[in-house]
This record gives sequence, C-alpha cells and structure tokens, in this order.
Amino acid sequence: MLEEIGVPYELTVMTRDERKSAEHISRHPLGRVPVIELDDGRLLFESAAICIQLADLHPEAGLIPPVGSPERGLVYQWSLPEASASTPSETSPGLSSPACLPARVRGARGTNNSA
Ligand SMILES: N[C@@H](CCC(=O)N[C@@H](CS)C(=O)NCC(=O)O)C(=O)O
Repeated sequence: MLEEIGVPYELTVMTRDERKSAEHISRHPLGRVPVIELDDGRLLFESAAICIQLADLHPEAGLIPPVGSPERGLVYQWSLPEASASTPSETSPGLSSPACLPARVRGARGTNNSA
C-alpha cells in the first residue's frame, strides 16, 4: 500500500522472538504484526485500521472513497469483519491479508490533517 501511495518507508521483518520482546510488546500488546510507526512517532496496529488511516492520510493517492459515501461503506463492510476474524482472511477465503506480513513499518508520512 505504501508503494502505491508512493511515500518512503522502512520495513522491519521480525522474528517470533522479536515480536514477543518487551520492546515490541510496547508497540503491540499482543506482540503481533503488522504495526506502523508514523513519522510523528504514533503507533498503529491492526491491518485494516492501518490501511484505512494511510488511505485517509494520503487522499491524493485515491485509494479510498470519501467519508459518508456508499462506496466508503463498502470499505467498512469488507475491512471490519476481517479485523475481528480470529485468523486473517477467515472472512474472505482466498484473499491474502496484509496482516501476514511479518513486519513492522516505519515512516508513511501523513499529509491530510483535516480529518
Ligand atoms: N487482526 C490482526 C491480526 C494480526 C496477526 O494475527 N498477525 C500475525 C501474523 S499474520 C501475528 O503477528 N502472529 C504472531 C502471534 O500472534 O504471536 C491484523 O489484521 O493486524
């Protein structure tokens, strides 16, 4: 997604031990990935939340419909059940999930402060 947006980022692939370290638990209470660290230092986990936030921060990329539009409703329809599934893509078999990237991402500058 960050490639599509076209912003610089740093990807850290994490081993299981690194995910369960105190340092990473401070980023994600369950020691999971993905986690994104934005340029202002804020952390965000849950892949659906990360994707929606990145899309909102970069409206110029045209990756998400406007808030309140019928099309935006479809984003929630497909994203929220995925976020609450016990395993990624349980709700959409056959689709690969960004949640399965064994990674922490840093960067992803935000430009939209209007939300
Ligand atoms: N609902 C979460 C799922 C995150 C998740 O389950 N990540 C897996 C990798 S696919 C993980 O970190 N597993 C390690 C663990 O649970 O200890 C999301 O979409 O971000």
